[in-house]
Amino acid sequence: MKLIHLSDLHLGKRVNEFSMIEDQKYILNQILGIIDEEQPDGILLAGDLYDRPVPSAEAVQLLDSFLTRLAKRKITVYAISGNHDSAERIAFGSHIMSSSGICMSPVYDGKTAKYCLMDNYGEVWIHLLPFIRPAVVRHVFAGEEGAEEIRTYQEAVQAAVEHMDLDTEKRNVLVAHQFVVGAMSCDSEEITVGGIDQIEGAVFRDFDYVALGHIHSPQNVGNDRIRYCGTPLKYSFSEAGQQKSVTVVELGEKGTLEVREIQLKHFGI
Ligand SMILES: [Mn+2]
Repeated sequence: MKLIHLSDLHLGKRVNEFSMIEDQKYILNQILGIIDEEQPDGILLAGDLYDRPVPSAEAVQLLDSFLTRLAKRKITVYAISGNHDSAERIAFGSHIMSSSGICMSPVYDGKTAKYCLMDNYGEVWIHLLPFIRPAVVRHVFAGEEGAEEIRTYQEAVQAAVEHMDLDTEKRNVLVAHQFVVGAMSCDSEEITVGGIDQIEGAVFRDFDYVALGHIHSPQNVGNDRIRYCGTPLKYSFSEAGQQKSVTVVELGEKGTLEVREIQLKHFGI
């Protein structure tokens, strides 16, 4: 089972008042070239599709064209909303779009959307957890024992994972957008000062691969099962020396995983 892991497109981003839309078009074309070469079974898009909750018209058009080109190739996309996105706007049309192979996370309501893929080794379940905040999770589970005590991101993600319908005999992939302890951040993520948004990687122990978004430098967290693929473009000066890439994940039989990076070339750099 081959999956391509992308995140943090931040479509519509402006850096020092300059639009990055042309760079974003260029890099998405390059990513489509990689997808054509690799022929993955699915694309994981781990949040921050847009740079703002109300994206510009040109950003919406660019995402629409990228998703349409993937749908035409019959490659299924599994996308979630990040902290920069509006969960409601990303969820718009998700039921009808999933029938065309574009699976966008619904607004979090206590259930996590999951999709099944099959290969020679059996089922692979893709779970879509949009970016969640403690207040939302506390509200969703109000009335359940312990729900009132959900105060931290750690407790929120823990509760969300505990409520997932997981068969650990099967292979499970989680797409999420949170800050896992130990990850190295740069200057463009808008993370919370003081680290209160951090969660322990141990919450993800039952997953065979966790495709993360939020942190903009590509990196494994602890081991190669928990990974940030990073942004496709450099979005702050602190990223000037970074090599941006696309992550390719191959799941063999349960317990086996191969992860590699394909470097992206930047225009004008
Ligand atoms: Mn981001």
